[in-house]
Amino acid sequence: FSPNDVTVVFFLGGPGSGKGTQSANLVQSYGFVHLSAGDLLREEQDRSGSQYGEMIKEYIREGKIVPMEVTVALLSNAMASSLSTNPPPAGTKARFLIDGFPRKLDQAVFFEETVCPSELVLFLDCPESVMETRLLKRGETSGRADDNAESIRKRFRTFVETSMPVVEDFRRKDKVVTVTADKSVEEVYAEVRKGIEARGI
Ligand code: UP5
Ligand code: MG
Repeated sequence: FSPNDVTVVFFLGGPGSGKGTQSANLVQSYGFVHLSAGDLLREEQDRSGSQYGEMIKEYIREGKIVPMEVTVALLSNAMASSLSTNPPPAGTKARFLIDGFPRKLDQAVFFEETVCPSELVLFLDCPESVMETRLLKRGETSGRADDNAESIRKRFRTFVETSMPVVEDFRRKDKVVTVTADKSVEEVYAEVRKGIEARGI
């Protein structure tokens, strides 16, 4: 597909900041197609016959970032398949909300050069203590291999050391809308809406 056919919004924020939760709202009201890089990786991990299954499992448990070739291929395949099964009305662009990606500077550059430049970056800003409480609670029932105290600590470290520089880089390009995420789901969503509408998305 051509970059001219799509609008891409990156949705970033620390582990447990609420990206998945807020994405559901955005799909409802703004007709985004939601693609979570983490969900795509977990699906690939569980797909029988995947040559990457074991590698992905190890990276996720350790809170490390899976080599970008794998993630970018999953994302761009998911975009292409969405465009073919659900093409946007003539004269309009398909809108993709890409959740949890890019998490490393080289991924951002590679995706924007080979797939499509982003229009906007939504960033959920949340204190670690709040994210930790949410993730430990979710871990009681989520079955996610990385919702335990040790993996959460590693995910936080990767986020601060590797993923925040991506946010800072987009900020320098004036692409970032920051929303404070330490509030109720409804309050955060109201701020998210304001932010994207101010940018005309
Ligand atoms: N919750 C949400 N909002 C709330 C609010 N306002 N008030 C109270 N509670 C709130 O929310 C987390 C929990 O908090 C839920 O229980 C929710 O009800 C509650 P959620 O919306 O799931 O937050 P989210 O930001 O989506 O958290 P998630 O755990 O999914 O974030 P991560 O970024 O850690 O996970 P992801 O799936 O994106 O990535 C997992 C791993 O995959 C990474 O660590 C990495 O190893 C790998 N990965 C890559 O290698 N490359 C990639 O590009 C992407 C992922
Ligand atoms: Mg998520």
